Amino acid sequence: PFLFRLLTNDVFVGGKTWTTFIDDTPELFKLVQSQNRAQKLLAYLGDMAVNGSSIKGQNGEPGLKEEIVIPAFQNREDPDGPSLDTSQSCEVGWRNIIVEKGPEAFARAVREYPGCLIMDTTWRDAHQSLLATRLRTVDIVNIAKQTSYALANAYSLECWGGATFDVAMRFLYEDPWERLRAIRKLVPNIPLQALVRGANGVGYTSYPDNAIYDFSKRAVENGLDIFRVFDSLNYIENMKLGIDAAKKAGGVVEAVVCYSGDVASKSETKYTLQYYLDFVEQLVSEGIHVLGIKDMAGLLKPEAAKLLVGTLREKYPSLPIHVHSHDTAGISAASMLAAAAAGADVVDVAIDSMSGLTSQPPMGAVTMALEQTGLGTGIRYADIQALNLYWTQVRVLYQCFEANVRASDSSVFAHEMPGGQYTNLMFQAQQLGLGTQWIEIKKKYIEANELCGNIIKVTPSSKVVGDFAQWMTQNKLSKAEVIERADQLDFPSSVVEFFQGYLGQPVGGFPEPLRSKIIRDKPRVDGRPGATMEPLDFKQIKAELRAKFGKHITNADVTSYVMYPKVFEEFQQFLEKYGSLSIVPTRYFLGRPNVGEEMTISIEEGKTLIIRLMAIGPVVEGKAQRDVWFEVNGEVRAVSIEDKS
Ligand code: 3PY
Ligand code: ZN
Repeated sequence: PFLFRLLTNDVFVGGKTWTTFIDDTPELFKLVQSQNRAQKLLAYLGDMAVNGSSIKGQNGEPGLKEEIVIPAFQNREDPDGPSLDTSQSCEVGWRNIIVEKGPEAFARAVREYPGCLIMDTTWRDAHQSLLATRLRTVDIVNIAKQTSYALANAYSLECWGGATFDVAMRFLYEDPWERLRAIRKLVPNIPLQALVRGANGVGYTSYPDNAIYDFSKRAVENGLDIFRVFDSLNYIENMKLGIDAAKKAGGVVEAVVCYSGDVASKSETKYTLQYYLDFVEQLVSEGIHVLGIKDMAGLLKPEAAKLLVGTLREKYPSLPIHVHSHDTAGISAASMLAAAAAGADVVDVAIDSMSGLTSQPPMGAVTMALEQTGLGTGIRYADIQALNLYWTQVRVLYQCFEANVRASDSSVFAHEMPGGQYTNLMFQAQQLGLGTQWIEIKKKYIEANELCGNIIKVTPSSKVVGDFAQWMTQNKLSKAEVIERADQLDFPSSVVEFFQGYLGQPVGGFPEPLRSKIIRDKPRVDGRPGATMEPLDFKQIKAELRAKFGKHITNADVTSYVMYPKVFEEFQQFLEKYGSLSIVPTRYFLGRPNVGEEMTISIEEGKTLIIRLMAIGPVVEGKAQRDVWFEVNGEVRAVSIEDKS
């Protein structure tokens, strides 16, 4: 009937151009679009039915087959009364100060707050550290309005940047910009925060300067408030660029010193208190709004937190200090309490069921403990419990991405692997099936770091050390052997590039003669890598992308392409085939449907499809193909699917 309507439509038959046709009959065009979307969705579901999930890193099925229950939130006025009405988002929160008075006023207000604020990392670092960054937009969006109430007094929600940008496109086939916009719409009151790798943007390498300015500008346009800017080597020249880009974009600049070693240890010779004070002084002279202390591996013990935060507090009485850690060793809640007592304004936590181990310390424990010390966070116990009910279910849903880190590990004080990398490398070691592999990798990671000159280790420099360690393990090389045979060995490319200077300059410089032996006659960069790169022509890139993929390509898409050209192209090909699936429920996106199963899926606002998988046909004669039959809102439809088995 649809095709019939299309053919007998007056305008079409009248021979007008296609564009006039669209303009004159918007309803019909919308219908075409949504029929297309439905057909593309069936292609995806059909493929799932025949071949199962092909999402990389997935191990088994999602753990929850039923719909996630949205908990009720306590009534503000009357705790025993009807539950909180969350049909509209909350409008009270710290973001209003940013919007009305700007970043400086926001920083002052944060500093004046009598308690200690929290940043919730659940939507970024927590799942990056525990679930291979695989959390999907739909599972954030479904709890976003409720969160706008529960965490109304939070300093920020970390929801973007870090590995999320890459993984969204590469493995989840989602647009990271769409995610940011969706969250912004539903959470107008709480500042949204991203982790950005300074001159590396959200990528793993250096980019021309204008790529970083462009990225920062687009981020603010799409709803971002706070940039946590770091450099993976604490290289000040890279930091200056990231800080300037965030500032010019109009964002709150939270510049970060990455924490390494042990500031409170008598045997620390490199990352000493003096080292941190000097580096922070350089950051402060760049005119930052907030100082971040980023303990990406979870090395900051309570006494060290007290010393570092206390000293900085005294030196910079009006500078807000925000502390970030990971719980790999099991000490981070204590460290956050010590940091708060020493004068930190904000500490990072994750909702209980997404906390601990390689993630952040638990929101419930930290906020309740802070409450008792007189440094209240303004977050209610009952709200944390309700939020946690939701995330407990989500955690089960995503069990197919669990890395199976089961216990604390204080060996992190020696190997210093960042939280996200720890889970990754451990998972890979487990996949190889050798019980000793993981112990070996940790040992080699320590040696690889020493070979690099005991560097700051966080993406992308941590990847260099990780690649180096895996390569040493595979090739059964000791540190001494690497030094001895450095001029003949075939090093991993990330290691060679690090020694060439493509990430920037490490603290204390490169070890010689190892550097020269590794890079041989390859070029070396001795300043800021981006400074010598040709600026990009965004207009031209956009035109090329439009020619290739169509008119829908936006400026934000250009930015995605600049950071990840190949990943972006593959993502566009996925969209052409299956459409945008970011709001398809996760149990259908990752799980194989059963014959007879009925799925309720909304493909756009106000458009819900009831889809039932009716049958999977036999392999078609002579072809590796099957017909899959669905019932969609009562109508029978078939899709032809390649059988990959
Ligand atoms: C990232 O850059 O992805 C990080 O999480 C660093 O801690
Ligand atoms: Zn982190």
